[in-house]
Order: sequence, then C-alpha cells, then structure tokens
Amino acid sequence: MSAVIEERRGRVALLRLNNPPVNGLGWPVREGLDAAVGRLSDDPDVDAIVLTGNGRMFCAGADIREFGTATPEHVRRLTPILDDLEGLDKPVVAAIHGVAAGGGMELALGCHYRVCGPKTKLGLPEVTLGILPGAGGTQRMPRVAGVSKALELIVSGRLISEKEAFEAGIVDELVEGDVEAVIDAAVAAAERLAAAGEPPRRSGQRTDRLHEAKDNPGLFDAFRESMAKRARGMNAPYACVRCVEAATRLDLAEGLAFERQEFEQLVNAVEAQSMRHAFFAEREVAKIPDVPKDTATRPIQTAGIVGCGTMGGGIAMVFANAGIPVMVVENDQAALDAGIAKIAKNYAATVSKGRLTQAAMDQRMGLITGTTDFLSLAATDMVVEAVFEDMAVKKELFAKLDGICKPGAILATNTSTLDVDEIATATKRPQDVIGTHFFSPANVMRLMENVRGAKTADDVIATVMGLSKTLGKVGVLVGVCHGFVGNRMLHQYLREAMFLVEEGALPQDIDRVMYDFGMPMGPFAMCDLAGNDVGWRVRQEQIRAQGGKPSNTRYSGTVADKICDLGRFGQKTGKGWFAYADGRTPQPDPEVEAIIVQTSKELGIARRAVSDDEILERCLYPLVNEGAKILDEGIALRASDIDVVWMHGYGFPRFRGGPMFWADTVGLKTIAATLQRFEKDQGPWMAPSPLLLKLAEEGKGFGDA
Ligand code: TC6
Repeated sequence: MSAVIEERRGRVALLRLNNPPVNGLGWPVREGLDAAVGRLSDDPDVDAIVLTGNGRMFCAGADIREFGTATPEHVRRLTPILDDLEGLDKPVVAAIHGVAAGGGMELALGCHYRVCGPKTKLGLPEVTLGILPGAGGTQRMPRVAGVSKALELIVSGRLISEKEAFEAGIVDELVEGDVEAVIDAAVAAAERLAAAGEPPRRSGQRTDRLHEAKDNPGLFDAFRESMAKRARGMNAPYACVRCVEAATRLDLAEGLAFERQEFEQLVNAVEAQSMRHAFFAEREVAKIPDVPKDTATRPIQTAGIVGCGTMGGGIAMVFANAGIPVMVVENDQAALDAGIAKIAKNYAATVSKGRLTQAAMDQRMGLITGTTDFLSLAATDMVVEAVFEDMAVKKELFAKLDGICKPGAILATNTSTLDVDEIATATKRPQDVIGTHFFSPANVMRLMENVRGAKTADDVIATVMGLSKTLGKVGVLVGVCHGFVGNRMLHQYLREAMFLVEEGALPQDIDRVMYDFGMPMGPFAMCDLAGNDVGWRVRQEQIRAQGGKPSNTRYSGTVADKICDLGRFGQKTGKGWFAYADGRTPQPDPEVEAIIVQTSKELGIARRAVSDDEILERCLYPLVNEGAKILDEGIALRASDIDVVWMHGYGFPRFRGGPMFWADTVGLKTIAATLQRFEKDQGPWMAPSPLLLKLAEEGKGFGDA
C-alpha cells in the first residue's frame, strides 16, 4: 500500500500518512507527500487539503533509522516539501491525533490550520536525539507560539498536551472523539477556509509573535544562562537557541538556510549518534529473546510493600502514582506511622512546588493503606519486599509470605545485592519470585533492574517488565550476581575514586571531572547523598566475614572508614566527604583534606599530581571493564541494556550513550591498552576482561558483541 493514501471528501482531498508504526517521515512518505502536493495544487476538483496519519498517531517525525543512510536522489528533503505545502493557495489543514512530534510537528506547522483530538502529545523532541528541528521547526514554532515558548519547547524537547498547545496558539481547534471525529472537524474547517476565499495563513510569514525578542533583547543570553547546567557538554541545545534567534533576525528562506547549516553540523556527530543509540536502547530493552512478546501476563491490580523505610515508602508512591492500590506493611505501628508520614511529606513537597495538585495528592494517599498485619497481604497480586539488606531477614520474610499470599501472587525482592535464587529457596514457589530493584529515590529514578532467578517463570518476567512500563519506569532484565549490573559496576567506579584520593587527588577534583563529563554529580557527592554509613556497614560486614582480616587486594575504604568514624555520614549529618553549610551544596572541607593527607602518609604513598585525564580513565575504564564481564557472563542481555541501566539508574549522560557506547566511541583498543598499563601500575584487578581484549583485538566495539 502507498505511503500516502489519498481520499476525497467532496471537494476536499484527504491525505493519510501510512507508514506504521509511527508514520515516520521516511523517504517513501516524503516522496508520496511531495507528489500529492504537486498534483493537488493544480487539481481543479480540489478546493482544500486535509493531512492526517493512519493508525494510532499523526506522525512521530523523521524516521530515525534513516539518519546517516542514503536516500534516493529524486526524493527531496522535508523542508522544501513543506515550503511548497505552505505556499499552496488552497487551505491545508492538519488533523492531528495521538502524536505530532519532530518532523510530524513541523509538518503540522507547515499547514495553515491545525485541528487536534484528545490525549495528544505534541512537540519538537529533536534535541533529545542530539539534533534540532531541521525542517523549519526552529523558524515556524517561534512565529506561531512566540519566542519564549518556542525556546522552551525546542530546547527541552518536551512533548505537551493538546490543551497546552491550544493555549500556546500551536493548535487552532480542539475536538473531542476519535480520529474520524478529528478528520470530520478538519474537513469542515478546510471547507470553511476555502469558502472564505482569503489567502491561507502561512506560519512562515507570520511576524506578530516575534516582537517579543525585539522588546527584550537580552532574552537569548538569559535563556542560555538558564540552560547552562542542563546543557553542559552538549552542542544541540545551543544550536537550537541560535536557530530560534535567527528566526527573529532573518526572513523565512534565510532562517531555513541557517537552520540547515546548523542541522548538518549535528546530525552525524557523536552526540547525535549517542542519543540515537540511547533511544533505540530504551526500546530494545523490553525485548527478551526467550520470553515472547505475546506471553500471557498476570494482572496486577493490587500490590503490597513490606517495609516502609526510604525504599519501601518510595516504592509505595510509585504504585500509587500509577493508580494501583497498595498495602504497606511494617512490623510495628511507630515505624508504619513514620513511613506513611514521610510519604505524605514527600507528596506535600511536590504540591508546594506546584508539580502536583492537592486533589491528586489526596487521591494518591487514598490508594496507600498501612497495616501491621501481614495477613492483609493475602489477596494482593504482588508483594515487593523492601526490608533490611540481610539474607536471613529476607529468607524469613519470604517463607512467611509463601504461607500468606494467594497462589500466583508475584513475590518480589528489592534487594540491591543479594542472591535472588537463595531468597527464592525460602518459598515453595520459586517460579513466582523475582527481583525488582528500584533505585533511590524510588519515586524519582526511572530504572528498575528486574532480576531473573534461575526458576522465575516466563509470565512473571513478562508481567514485571510490563509493570515497569505501567509504573513509568524503564525495566531492564538482569541475571543474578552480587550487585547485579548497576551496583557491580558502581563498585569499580567508587573503588578507583577512593584510591585516587589516597594517591593525590581530592574529592572535589574527582567530582569536578565527573561532573564536567556529564554525570549529575561526582562519586563523593553521590556517596554523601546516599549516606556513607551504608558502605561502611557493608565493609565492616565483609571484614567480619573474612575473620577480621582485610582481603589480600588493596583496601579502598581506609579514608572512607575514618570519615565515618567521625560520624560524617553525608548530607543527612551535614558533613561527609564535603561540608554542607546549607544542607545541600557540597563545600570542600579542610578537615577531610587533612585526613586524606594523613592517610596517604600512613599508607606510605607519596602524594602526586593526578591529571584530569587519569581521573576519568581510572574511574570509567574499570567500570566499562566490569560491564564487559557482565555481558560475557550473560548477566545483561545486551551491551545497550547496560547503557540503559547507567543512564536511568545513575544519570550517566545520555549524550554519551551510556558507558558501553561511550567506550566504543573512545575505542576498545585504547581502553584495553590503558587497562593493561593500570594493571602493571596498580594491580591485577585492573586486567582487561577476555571479552574486552577479544573485541579490541578484532577492532570491534560492544555494539558488535
Ligand atoms: C525528527 O523528526 C527530525 C526532523 C528534522 C528534519 C528531518 N523513527 O516508543 P515506542 C519506533 S527526529 C523510527 O515503543 P510508544 C520505535 O523504535 C524524530 N522509528 O511507542 C519502536 O520500534 P520497535 C523526532 C520510530 O507508543 C516503535 O516505533 N521524533 C520512531 O511508547 C514504537 O515506539 C521523536 O523523537 C521514529 N521517529 O511511543 C519521537 N518513533 O517496536 C520519537 C518510534 O521496533 N518517538 N519509532 O522497538 C517517540 O517519542 C515515541 O516512539 C512515541 C510513541 C511517543 C511516538
């Protein structure tokens, strides 16, 4: 079937884009659209045109898979096609439903009038792919929505509702009902406009909304300043601003030429490649080779959470936010009351910031019930355990849940390190046991590491992976090992950061390098946020388990232990690796520096200058190396799954595509050789893994593994 289907509604031509699943503007669609525009402009039987999308949406933009590939020479780019479309003397109306994003939004902006149905998302998300709206979006959006609104939309890449689009003037008419109702309204509008006989209203010719920039010449600089933190290390957001600025200085043709130039600079750069990788990695992650897409799932209409501490409370919020009633169980009433009060406090903070209405908070709180009676879990479809990280405690709890929960209920553990298979042995239904490792704060962080036990049933995996999506999370299926994917790799990163401090760097040096690389914060600020006492207890436990003897490899916790001995547990105690005079902002602390210098002396290490490059390589190459081992062991299904874990669980910069993709851009040969040098200088733990070595030797990347 043709990529653009043409029908007639009286004297109105109806064009339906037809390129499932999202009507991406691949070359066959552009070819069809171009031909239709040419044909209809001269057709004496056609007074007006309506453009819509077949299936569940209008159009989600350029076909992302086409970037960097060749297009047949006779097929034009979208920009000149839209110029011709906008230039038509016959009214062209967009009938929008579902999604109008990227090139799809640009296509709608090229139309003379926009009708939109309910529950529609509209916007220009190109920046999230490391590019800019390169088919006139940066020129037409400010002319239609105003300069400030266009800047905010284009630089954030945010998709907005049809109501917000209507208020911004992006959409002219809102329609209730299904896609056919939207088309009917668009046809009626097209007939009305044609009958009025006035020249079409062309977005590209409008100037009325550009005055804002003339009235406020500092607008662009102020905007650049406001986005500096979010956009650090990236080019696309700045290119977007330059293009919108150009729209206020240049006429449409010149502005489009400027936009084209800027687009060309971005589209094949590493930033755009990394973000395209991130986009497809996030979709790939849902595909489990041995659990087919059509695997029947178990209904999750109610959930129970055991433990109402920081994690349990956050997980309860996640379920309530998704509209799922949740029963929270604690051992004693005081802990329960404190936990529920903390949840209410978290919601109230969101309400006070204007990000949630009081009514929505009340509705969500209404979905959360607290109890100290475990028998209340008898009817729930799923229970998530979020109790103390101790195998004996967890096994006792799972044996208890086994006796209480109904057959078929999913029994999930939020453990961040422990063996899910061993936990499952405490029950008579290991097939129903799975790990659901949420990241703190659970109601904010998008990652869920879903840990598949040896006996976890396929339908339990399918249910929990689907549930992740329902909960607004990105679920990544991982296998059982200590720390799973994320924390196992984190361990490498933190260890080297600690060693570097012993050797000569200071926490603020390391944090600056990692922040500039694009991490939301450096490792030391991260430890202070999470609480230094957590790792301290784990180290003490490990040493106890080793009979009080340190292991025979180099111990990384010497400075950290001293910091904890002083009660410097991090933000929550006002002091940690840094001091927090205002409770939140890390400030270098001479007391910590003195401890560090003294420790180096005690360890017999002559402190030396550590370069920024060394900090980056020492912190990230071992992390990547551990990722390679994880991949080799089958703990992660794909290298790109590891990237998703790191982007969504630890804020690894999306514009670098995640650690494994980033490693490919550095080159595995370089990484392997550097690790071999570190192995000589530091010790055997730095040895490159067999997979990393093999790929490096073959000149391949993790993308080829
Ligand atoms: C642009 O327009 C630039 C213009 C400049 C001038 C030329 N292309 O996300 P889902 C696939 S840049 C190719 O699971 P949802 C996706 O990979 C583009 N493929 O569905 C998946 O395939 P799979 C700017 C695409 O309902 C399937 O469709 N546009 C594209 O949760 C379903 O996707 C954007 O950035 C595409 N454009 O969400 C919008 N889009 O089944 C990108 C999707 O083989 N898209 N696929 O894995 C989205 O944000 C979302 O897909 C959605 C639908 C909101 C449209």
